[in-house]
Amino acid sequence: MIELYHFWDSPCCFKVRLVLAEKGLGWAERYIATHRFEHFQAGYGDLNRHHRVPTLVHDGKPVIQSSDIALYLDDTFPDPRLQPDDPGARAVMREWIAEEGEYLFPLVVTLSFNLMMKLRSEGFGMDRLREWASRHPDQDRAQNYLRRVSGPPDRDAVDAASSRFAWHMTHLEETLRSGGGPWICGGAYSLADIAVAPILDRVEHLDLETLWDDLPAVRAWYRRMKERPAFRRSMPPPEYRMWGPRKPVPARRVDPDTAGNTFPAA
Ligand SMILES: N[C@@H](CCC(=O)N[C@@H](CS)C(=O)NCC(=O)O)C(=O)O
Repeated sequence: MIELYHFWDSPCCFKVRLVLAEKGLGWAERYIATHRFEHFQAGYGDLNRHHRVPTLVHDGKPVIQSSDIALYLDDTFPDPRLQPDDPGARAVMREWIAEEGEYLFPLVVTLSFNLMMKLRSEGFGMDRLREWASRHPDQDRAQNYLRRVSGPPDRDAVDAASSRFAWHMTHLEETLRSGGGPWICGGAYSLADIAVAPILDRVEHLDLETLWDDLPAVRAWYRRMKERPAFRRSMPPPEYRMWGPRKPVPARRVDPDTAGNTFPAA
């Protein structure tokens, strides 16, 4: 049995859902509403000592770290194979999996805190966020979170992260061109595509897709990704998308008890 502890609007969780969908694997949903700090509920730390999502539990055994989960799934359920056979192509795959984890994801966290998570203070209200945070067993992380969701967006940080993100996209363009496409590893659709595309999905919902406007190979690749049925099945459903530039906070304060785990639209 496959269980997935996940948050819908999380690029790391999207990556794992996409691997599962490409392989046609069923999974039991264990939804963790991270905005309500459910990743700190009793017992979850036994599965994931970092109290982060995603966590995959396969036949009772937890696997953590989204890219490691992706590799684990590909090794365990090799049909269809999502790693190329050619050693050069495998090196490119590993390079882009690392690029996502070490560079793209941290940039997206900065952008998301400024342009999305801060809207929670409007939608749910700071009092409710403080109340959730007070139950957080790791008060360093809770206070750091409250600091980051308070106050106006840090425009300098957004600009700096955007221009660094654009720099990484120029290298993705080069990789797609030099490998001949249509995928990051050339002809082989792989875990590299699966690692990077959910990041572009987030950046698109931050209304920053202009960051690859001048990069035709990246644009065409991302369009191809979005056409994949597995991608469409794995992406965050609209109601679970966090508030952001493309999904304004409702005019009336949201009651988190009735809103449940979703981010209702206006
Ligand atoms: N390297 C980890 C990163 C996991 C991670 O940071 N997950 C985010 C969601 S994308 C999370 O759990 N955030 C909640 C928190 O940090 O409190 C992975 O790839 O799985």
